[in-house]
Amino acid sequence: MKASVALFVSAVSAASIPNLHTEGLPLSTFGQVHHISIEDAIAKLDLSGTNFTILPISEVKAVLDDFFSLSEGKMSTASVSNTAADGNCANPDIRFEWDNYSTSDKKAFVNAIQCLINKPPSGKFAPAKNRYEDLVRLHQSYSPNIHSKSTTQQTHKFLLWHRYYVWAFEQILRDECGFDRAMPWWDEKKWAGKFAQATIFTPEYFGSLPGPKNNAAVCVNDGTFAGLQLSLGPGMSTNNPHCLQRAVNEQTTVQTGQNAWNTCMSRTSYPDFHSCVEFTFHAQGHNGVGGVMADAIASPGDPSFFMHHLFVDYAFRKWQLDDPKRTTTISGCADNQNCAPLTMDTMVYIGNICGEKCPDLKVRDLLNTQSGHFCYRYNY
Ligand SMILES: [Cu+2]
Repeated sequence: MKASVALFVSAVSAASIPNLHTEGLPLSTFGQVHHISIEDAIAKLDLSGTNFTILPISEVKAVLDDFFSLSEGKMSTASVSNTAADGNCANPDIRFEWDNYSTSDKKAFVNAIQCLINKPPSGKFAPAKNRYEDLVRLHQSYSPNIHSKSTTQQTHKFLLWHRYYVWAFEQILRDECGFDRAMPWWDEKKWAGKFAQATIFTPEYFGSLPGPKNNAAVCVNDGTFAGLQLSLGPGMSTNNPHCLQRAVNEQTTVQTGQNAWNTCMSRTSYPDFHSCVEFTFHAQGHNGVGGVMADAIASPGDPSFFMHHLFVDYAFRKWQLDDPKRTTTISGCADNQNCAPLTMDTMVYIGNICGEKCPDLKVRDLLNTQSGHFCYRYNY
C-alpha cells in the first residue's frame, strides 16, 4: 500500500488562538491534515500546532517495506570498532523504573524540574522565559532536523538526538538544581489504554491527566506543575502565554502497548527499528496525552515529555542490547530531505544546552550508553 505522507499539521492564524490563560486549546487546532512540510510550516509565523504522524501497527510493515525497497540504494552502513575509551564507565548511573523509584526520589525529581522552571533563562535560547523553557526552545528550534517529516522523508537522527536531549536534561537538573541521582524511566507500555491511571499522572507528581472538556484540552491544575504557564508553542509560536494542558485519549494510548513494542523489537536494522518506534508508540504516547504533548514542536513544555522520551530511550537501549553490533554500527538517513547517509561521523547538534558537557558530537559518541559520551544503563 502507498504510505500516507501527510503530517498532521494544523495551521491556524494567530488571531484564532483562544485566550490560553483561561481556556484550553480547542482540539480542532490539532489533528487537521494539511499537506505542508515542517520547513514550510515554520516559515509561516501563523503556524500553531503540529501533531505527530501516527501509523497503526498493521500499516507500519507495509509502509516500511515500501520505503526501504525504494531507498535501499541510498542507505549506507558504517562499521567501526568502538573508539570510545572502554573502561571509563565502570560505575554507570542506573535509571530505575518509576514504580521502583522511592517516594523521596520521585519528589526530588519533580521538585528539581520545578526548580528549573523557577530559574531565569540562560539568555542563549531567547525568547525562553525560564531555564526550563531553554530546553523547550532548543527542541522547538531544532525540530525540523530531529524528526522525520513523513514516512518517506525520514531522519534517523531522531533516536540519537532525543537520547542526548534527555541526558542533557538530567545534567542540568543535577548541575543547576542539585538533583543528585539518576533519572527514573517510565514503563509506558504498562499503562497502555489507561494512561490516566498511571502512577506518574497523580497530584503528587506530574499532575492528573484529564480528558478533553468541550472538545478542548484542559489546564493541569494539580500536581507539582499545577497552573504552569508556558510561553513557547503551540508549534513555532513564542511569547504566547498559555497553560500546561492535556486531553487524554485512551484509544490512542492503548497503542503504546506490548503489541507495538514487540513489533518494533523484532526489527533487525536500525532504520527499520527507528521508523517503527517514531511512528508508533512514540507518536501515540504524545498524541494520547494530548494538549501540549500532542504538539510535535513544543511538546517539551509538558514535563511528562521527558518521562515519555525516557521510555523511548529505554526501548532503544533494550533493542541495542539484543545484538552487540547495534552499538557499533549505524545506517539510515541523516536528514529528512535528501537522505544523506547517516554514518558514525554524522554530527548531532545540541546547542550547548548543558554547557561544556553538551558539545555537538558524532553519532559514534552517542550510540552506546555505557561508553563514549554516556555512562548510564537501565534497571528493568
Ligand atoms: Cu522531539
